[in-house]
Amino acid sequence: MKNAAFGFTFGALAGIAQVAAHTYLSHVTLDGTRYNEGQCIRPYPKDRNFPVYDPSSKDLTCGTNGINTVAAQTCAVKAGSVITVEWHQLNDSAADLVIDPSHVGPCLVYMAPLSSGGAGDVWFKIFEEGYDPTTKKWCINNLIANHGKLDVKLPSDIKAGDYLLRTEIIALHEAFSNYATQSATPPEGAQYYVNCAQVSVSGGGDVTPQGYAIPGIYKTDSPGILINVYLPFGTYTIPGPPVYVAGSDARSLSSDSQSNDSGYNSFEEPLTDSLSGDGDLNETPLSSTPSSSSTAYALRKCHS
Ligand SMILES: [Cu+2]
Repeated sequence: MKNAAFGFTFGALAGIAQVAAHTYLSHVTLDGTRYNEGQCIRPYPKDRNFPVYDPSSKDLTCGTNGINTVAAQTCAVKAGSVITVEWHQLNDSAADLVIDPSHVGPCLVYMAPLSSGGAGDVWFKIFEEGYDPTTKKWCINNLIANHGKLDVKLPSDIKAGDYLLRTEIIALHEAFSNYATQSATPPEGAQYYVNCAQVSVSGGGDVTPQGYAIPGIYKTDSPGILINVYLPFGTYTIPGPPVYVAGSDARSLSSDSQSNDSGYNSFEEPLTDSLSGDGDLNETPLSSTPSSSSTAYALRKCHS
């Protein structure tokens, strides 16, 4: 018992020591060429690896003031290519954490025509990975195991042209609180780690997929946004619109993809729908703070 107690204390201290253990998009590899922040990734003016908390904020578009910065290049890539996006906490050294492992959650990638400036109903989702109940791994777990790298296939039939490529990690370690109604400092709620890159797509087809507004795609109480990951939650609902799949009807919301069934169309479903049918669980207030004696609570405190 004594060893167990010591182990817990050490873990708690380690968690507190890891302030600013967040993440940012550090590289993107397009058709074999690896680019860094500033080249075709729009630089953050400040707080580069800090999250956005408010899903109605303009910062949700490309990160804190990221929509107002410009990359030096709009980098070439072919439609249908598998690109690699790469996150890091501090830098791309072998020792880099990528992101604190407490930050479980999904990874998502969106695109919008560059000429839109990211404004309006212009964003379509091209990738999402949430939680795999078989492996019990979140996208973030897999990302850390893969040294921050994630492969994403661009749709093969989108119109050639310049696009914003928006990468996002949503960390859910404090997502048991609704950002809109909590008052903690720093705030609690889901954390959005967002960056944008500029890409010039060649080839492709003539499709302009159905677009959605960012901010606008998430609410503070959307399924997959307001969730206590420290309790059994059954199926995880990835937030946002459906993934655009090449060849599907670009103007239709309905598709065969599972993401459509669990994504955009379920915006208004009660959160309890995504939980298992256990009566006791559903009675537990989702905004309740876990006991300070729990390991989960110790792990989530990284923003002190
Ligand atoms: Cu963090």
